[in-house]
Amino acid sequence: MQTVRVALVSFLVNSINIRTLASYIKADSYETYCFFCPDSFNESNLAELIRILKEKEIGLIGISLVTDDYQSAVELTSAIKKEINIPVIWGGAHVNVMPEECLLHADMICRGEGEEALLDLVKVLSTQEKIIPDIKNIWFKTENGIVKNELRSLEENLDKYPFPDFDLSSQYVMNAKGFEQLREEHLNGEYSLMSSRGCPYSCNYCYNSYRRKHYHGKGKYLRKRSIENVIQELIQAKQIFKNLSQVNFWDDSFVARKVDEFNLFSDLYAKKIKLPFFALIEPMAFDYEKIKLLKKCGLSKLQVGIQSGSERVNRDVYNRPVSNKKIVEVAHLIKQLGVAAVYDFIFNNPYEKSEDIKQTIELLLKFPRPLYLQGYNLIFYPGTIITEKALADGFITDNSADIFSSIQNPVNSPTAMKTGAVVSNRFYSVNYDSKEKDYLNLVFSLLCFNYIPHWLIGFFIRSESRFHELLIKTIIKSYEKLSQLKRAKLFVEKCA
Ligand code: B12
Ligand code: SF4
Repeated sequence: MQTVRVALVSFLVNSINIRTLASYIKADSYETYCFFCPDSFNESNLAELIRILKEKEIGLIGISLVTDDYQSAVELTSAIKKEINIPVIWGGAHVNVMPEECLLHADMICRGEGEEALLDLVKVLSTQEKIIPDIKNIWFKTENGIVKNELRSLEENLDKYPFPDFDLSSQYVMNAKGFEQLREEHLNGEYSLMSSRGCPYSCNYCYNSYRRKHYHGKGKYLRKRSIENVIQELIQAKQIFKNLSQVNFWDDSFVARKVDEFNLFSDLYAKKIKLPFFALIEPMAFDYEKIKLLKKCGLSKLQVGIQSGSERVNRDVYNRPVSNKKIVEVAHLIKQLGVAAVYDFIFNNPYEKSEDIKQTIELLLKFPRPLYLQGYNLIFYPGTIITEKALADGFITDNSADIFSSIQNPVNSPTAMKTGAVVSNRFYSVNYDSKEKDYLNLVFSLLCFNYIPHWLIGFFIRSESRFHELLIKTIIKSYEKLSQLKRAKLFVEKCA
C-alpha cells in the first residue's frame, strides 16, 4: 500500500494547530511535513515550496487559516493547483464559519477539530480506491455538489493527543527567497501551548460566540488537559530547545480551573520548568489566590482583555458582564502582585458612543501606572453575534467585503495612533463616525505615554476644541521625538 505523505501549512511560525495535527498523524506512521509561511508569497518562495512538495512526493496538502489569512490561502492554493494535481484541504477558524466560501478554492474542508478527521482522510487516500466516504467533519466537492458530513462530538480527553510535533528536520519556514529548515532561533526562545480548548465565556465579537452554538449538543465545550500532561509537554520542550526563555499559554481563559489545580501546577512548574510565562486573562475570571500561585511559580506577564470602560458596552454590546469596580480592582491587584500587564481595548465600534469612550478614558485614569495598552479595531469576524447584529442593523452590508476591509484597516486604533493618525471608520457602510469620537480616541492615545499627567488628560476629555486637538497632536509628536532621542542616546552609550 502506498501511504500518502502530508504537507501542512500555517501562516504562523509558532502555530500550535498544525503541529498538533502533524504529531497525531505521525503517530500512525504517516510522513508529514510542516511549512510555516509568516510573510507574503512571491514568485520565488512559491516556486520553492512547489519544488519541495514535488520532491517529497506529497499526496495531500492541508492549510490552516483564520479569516485574516484567507487571501493568502487563496493565493497559495491557486499557485499549487497550477503546478500539481493533489488534493488540498483547508481547516481552522475561518473554515468553520465559512465552509462553502472556502470550498470555492479548496477540494475539501475540515469543520471542527481535525485530528481524527485528518487521520481518517489520510488513511482513505492511502488506499487504492481513494474514494472519500462519510468522514465526519470533512466536507468535499463532487460533481453533484458539496458532501457535508456530520460534525464529530468534541473530544473530552485532551490528554490522549500526542504533544505538538517539534521534529525540526520535517519543518520549513518561509523567507523572501524560499524556504529553509526551521531552527530553534526561529522560535525566538518562546514555546507556545494550550492547556485547554474552549472558553467559559461567549463574548459577542469573539469566534467562541459562533463555535459554542456550532458545537451545541456535541459534548462539553470547555475541556482541560491534566496539569501533569501540560507539565510533561513543557519538560519535553525544554529537552528539545536549549535556549527557551519564555512559555506562552494561549488558552482562551487560562485561569478557568480550580485553585487546587493551580496549587499542583505551581508546585510542578516551579520544580520542573522554572521559566517565566505569559497568559491571557479576562477580568471576569480574575481570582487573587490563583494569580498569586501563578506568580509564585513564574507568571511574568498577563494580557488582560478590558475592551471598554463603559459597563453598558461591555454588558449589552459585548456580552461581558463585568463592573468597572472589579476591573480597577484587578488592575491594582495585578500591580500589587508584581506581574506585568498589557490591557486590550476595542475601538471603532459603531455601537459605542462618545460617552462610552469618555468612560473608558476615565476608567484608565484610575489604573496604576505605568500603563501598557493595546487597541484593536472592532473586526466583524464572520459568524459572530456582533457581526450578525451589525448586518441586521445595516452597519455592514455584505459579510465578506466589509469584514475584509475592516481587517485591512487595522492601524486605526488609538494605540497605533501615537503618530496622530486620523481615526477613520470608513469601512462601515453606515457612517456613524463623529468628530467627537475621533477627538476622544486621540485623547485616549495620550494614555500610552506614561509621563503625561492624569489631570491634563482629564481636562482634555471635558473640553473638545480644534486648538486642543492640535495641542494633543503636538504633545504626542514631542513625546515621540523625545523617546527617539533617548533610544539614540542609549545606542551611542552602548557603542562607546
Ligand atoms: C493561540 C492563538 C493565537 C496566537 C497564535 C500563537 C501560536 N503559537 O499558535 C497569536 C497571538 C499569534 C494569534 C494571532 C492571531 N489570531 Co489567534 N488565536 C489563538 C487561539 C487562542 C488558539 C489557536 C490554537 O492554536 N488553537 C488550538 C488548536 C488545536 O485548535 P484550532 O486552531 O481550532 O485547530 C483545530 C481545528 O480548527 C482544526 N484545524 C485547524 N487548522 C487545520 C488545518 C487542516 C488542514 C485541518 C484538517 C484541520 C485544521 O484542527 C485543529 C486541531 O483540532 C484562537 C482561539 C481558539 N481558542 O481557537 C485564536 C484565534 C484563532 N485567533 C484569531 C485571530 C483573529 C487572530 C489574529 C488575526 C489577531 C490579530 N488581529 O492579529 C492573529 C492572526 C494570526 C494568524 N495569521 O493566524 C481568531 C480567529 C477568528 C477568525 N474568524 O478567523 C481566534 C479564533 C480568536 C477568537 N476568539 O476570535 N492567535
Ligand atoms: S473571554 Fe476571550 S476567548 Fe473567551 S469568549 Fe470572551 S473574548 Fe473570546
